Amino acid sequence: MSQASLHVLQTCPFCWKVRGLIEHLGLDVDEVQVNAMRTKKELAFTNGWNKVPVFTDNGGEVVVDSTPIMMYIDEKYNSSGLSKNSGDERFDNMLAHIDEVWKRATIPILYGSLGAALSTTRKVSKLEKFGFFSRRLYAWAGFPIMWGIIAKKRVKKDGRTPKKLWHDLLTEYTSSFEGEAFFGGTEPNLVDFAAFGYMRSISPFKQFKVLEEHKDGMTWYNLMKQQLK
Ligand SMILES: N[C@@H](CCC(=O)N[C@@H](CS)C(=O)NCC(=O)O)C(=O)O
Repeated sequence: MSQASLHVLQTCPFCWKVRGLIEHLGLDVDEVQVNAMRTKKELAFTNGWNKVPVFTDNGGEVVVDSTPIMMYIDEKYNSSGLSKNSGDERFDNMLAHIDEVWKRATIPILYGSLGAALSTTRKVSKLEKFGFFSRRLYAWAGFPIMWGIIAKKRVKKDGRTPKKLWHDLLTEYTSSFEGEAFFGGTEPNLVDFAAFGYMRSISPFKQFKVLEEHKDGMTWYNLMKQQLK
């Protein structure tokens, strides 16, 4: 048996999904921070996947892709307690929806305006592991790419402001609780942890205050925070 590990980039939303689950279950997992400019090299053991998160369990089994990793961890260390409803239409559809739509909402809020893009890029350059020169290069060259090319295209395609987009997502999500505190009912399930991960990945950045203006969303978010050990 060896020590279980999770290879991450500090600001990657997919890594936050898995992190929340690990914290909730109180598992002993080493976090390995990958150098953002050397993912290919440092993740060579993934046979071409080359993306974070990557989970290696205590038997040396390597699992990739955040949602399959969450399912794997829940099954192996938690008797599938958070995914009992996997296979039900309501569970599967919401999980697929979160993975498709919430994922696309992170870039517009973080990089959708010039000011946001500048502060996000600076913060990312501080939080991630880079080499001496690539950190400086990223802080200055990253933002015109993220803001000017990627985020602009996404905001235009969606048609809503990043704030409206997030508030719509949170309203839609919390309205699906059928009067309970979580999507999972009185207790959260794996779908809640997936959604929580995407939202929590915004929390180190100052734009999080835009999400804090959504009352029901924050009620759920704060209850989710209490689920962590
Ligand atoms: N579907 C994957 C997406 C993972 C992903 O795109 N991770 C990004 C970081 S946020 C990455 O590792 N990018 C490095 C690369 O593509 O070289 C998941 O859910 O885990």
